[in-house]
Amino acid sequence: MASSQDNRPVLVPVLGDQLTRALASIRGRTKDDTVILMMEVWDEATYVRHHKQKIALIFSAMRHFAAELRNAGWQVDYIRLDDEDNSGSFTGEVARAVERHDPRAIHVVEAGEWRVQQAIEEWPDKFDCDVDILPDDRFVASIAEFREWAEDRDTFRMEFFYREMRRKTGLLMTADDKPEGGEWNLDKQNRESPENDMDPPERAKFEPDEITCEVIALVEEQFGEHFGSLETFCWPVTRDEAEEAADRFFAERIEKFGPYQDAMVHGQDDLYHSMLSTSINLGLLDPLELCRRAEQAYRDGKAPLNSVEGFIRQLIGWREYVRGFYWYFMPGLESANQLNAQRGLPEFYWTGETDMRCLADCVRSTRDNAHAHHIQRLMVLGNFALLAGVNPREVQDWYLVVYADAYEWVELPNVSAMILYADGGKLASKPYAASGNYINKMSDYCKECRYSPAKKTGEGACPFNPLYWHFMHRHRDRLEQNHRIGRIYSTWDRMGEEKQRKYLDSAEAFLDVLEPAKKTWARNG
Ligand code: FAD
Ligand code: DLZ
Ligand code: SF4
Repeated sequence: MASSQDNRPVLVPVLGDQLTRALASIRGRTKDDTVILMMEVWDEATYVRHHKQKIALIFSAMRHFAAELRNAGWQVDYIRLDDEDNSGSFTGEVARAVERHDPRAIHVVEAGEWRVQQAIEEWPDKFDCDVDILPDDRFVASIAEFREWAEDRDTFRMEFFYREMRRKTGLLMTADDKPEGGEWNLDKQNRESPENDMDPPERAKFEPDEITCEVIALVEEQFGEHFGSLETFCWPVTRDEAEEAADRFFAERIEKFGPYQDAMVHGQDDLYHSMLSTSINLGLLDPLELCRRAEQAYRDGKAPLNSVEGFIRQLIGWREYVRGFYWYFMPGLESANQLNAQRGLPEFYWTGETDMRCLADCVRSTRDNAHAHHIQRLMVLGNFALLAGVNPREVQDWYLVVYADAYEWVELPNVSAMILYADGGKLASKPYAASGNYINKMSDYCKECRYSPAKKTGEGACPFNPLYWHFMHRHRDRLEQNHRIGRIYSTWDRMGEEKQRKYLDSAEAFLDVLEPAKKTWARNG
C-alpha cells in the first residue's frame, strides 16, 4: 500500500496497440513519478503465427512511440524481444519491472483482447501494489454502454447502434437532431461496379527507416517461416506518418471512397479505401478526429455526403459495434459454430494457388500487403469459407494471422458473426452468401478467370454458383425461417429435381477435391 509520502513511481504498462499519449493511463500523469513500460514479448508474437509485416509493424510502431515519449521527457522502460532476460509474457515482464522499479501502483488501460485482459485481471492478486485497470476511452461507446444498449435485445443491428453513435457524437446531424441529408445510411449509393480504366491515386507509402529496418531484420531472423512478405513493407509507423497518410486520403481519395467501396479490381489492392485501419488500431490515429475531418470535407464541399457518411459509418458504426459485440459475447464467441461447419481451411488460403482468379488475387494482396480491402475479406475470402463450410476456428486464426490490422476484438466478430454466421444471426440479419454473379458485378476478376460466372454447373462453371445452392440446401431448416433470405427457396423448389441434383453434384465434386491446408500455419503448435 502507498504511504502518504510515497515517492515511488507509478508503473504504466502500455500495450502494443495503445500507442498514444492521450491514453487514459498516460494523460494527466506527471513525468517525474511515472515509468512507462513497453514490452515486446514472445507470447504475443507467437500465440498465432502472425504475418511477418504485422509483427514488424507493431514492433516498429512501439519502438518509435517509445522514442517519441523519451524525447518528450518520459521515462520509458522498453523490453525488446531479443533482450536476454525477456520472460516472454506481459505478466512476466510486469513482474520483472515491479522488481526493478518498486512502484507504488500500476496503472494500465484495459486490453483490446479478452485473452490479454484475463491476464491483466490477475495482476491485483499477483503484485504487492495497487493495480488500476482503466477503461479504454479511445472508443465512442464504452463496453458498459454497449452492454446497456444490447441487454434487452435478442438480435442486434448495427444500423440502430450507429444512429445512437451519430446522436452521441453529433456527426452529420442537423441542428434539429435529424440526419444530415434526411437519411441515416446512404449505402444504396455506394455500390458502383468498377469502371474499365480506374486509376486511383497511389496511397501514401513509407520507406522503412533505421528502426523499421532493424525490426524487419529481427522478424526475418526470428519469424522467417511465418506467412507473408516483408519486401513490400510501407506502413506508417509513427503518428506523423499516419497523419500524412490521413491527409492524403482526405485530399485524394475520400471523394470516390463511397461509390467504389464495394468494387474490386485485379491487382489494384486498395482502390479508394483509406488504408488507415492499422494506424487507427495501433492508436496512432484517433477515429473520432478522422470522422470530424471527413465531416468537415463534406461541409467544405470537398467530398459528397455518400462518401463521408459511408466513411463515418465504418468507424462509429461498424468499428464501435463489433467492439461492443466482442466484449458482450466473450468468452464464447470464439467457439460459436451454429452452422456446424467442419471443413479444414483450404491450402490455397496460404498459397494463393487456385484457378479461382478472385481468390488468388485476394490471397496475393494479403500475402504482399498484410491487407485486403473490406469487400475482398467479406465477399470473396469470407463468402468462400461460408459456402464451403470451413470450421470457424480455422477461419478465425487465418484472419488473425494474415492482416496487419487484426486484433481479436475486431477480427473475431467480423469473421465468426459477419462472414460465417457462426453466431446464428445475432450480428447480421442474414448470411452474406453470394454466387459468382455478385463477384462478377462488383469486380473485373471474372473476365480472365478459367471459370465462368454465367455457367451454373459442370465443367467450367464458377464454383461459387453450385456452392451457393449447396449451402442454401444444407441449411434450409435454419434459413428458410429468415424473412430476408427465405424467399430464395421458392426459386430452388421451382428448379426441379434434375437441376437441383446438378448443382449439388457440382458442388460436391468441387469440395471433394479441395485440398486442406498441409500444416497449421495459424496456431503455434
Ligand atoms: P476503409 O475501407 O477505408 O474503412 C475505414 C475504416 O473503417 C477502417 O480503417 C476501419 O477502421 C473501419 N472499418 C471498416 N469496416 C469495418 C468493420 N467491418 N469492422 C471494424 N472496423 C471497420 N478490420 C480491422 O481493423 N481489423 C481486422 O482484423 C478486420 N478483420 C476483418 C475480417 C473480415 C472477415 C471482414 C469482413 C472485415 C474485417 N475488418 C477488419 C474490417 C475491414 O475489412 C478493415 O477495417 C478494412 O479493410 C481496413 O482497410 P481501410 O483502413 O482501407 O478501411
Ligand atoms: C499482436 C502483438 C504482437 C505481435 N506483439 C506484441 C508485443 O510484443 N507486445 C505488445 O505489447 N503487443 C503485441 N501485440 C498486440 C497484443 O497481442 C494484443 O493484441 C494487444 O495487446 C491487445 O490486447
Ligand atoms: Fe471468382 Fe467465379 Fe469470377 Fe472466377 S468466375 S473470378 S471463381 S467469381
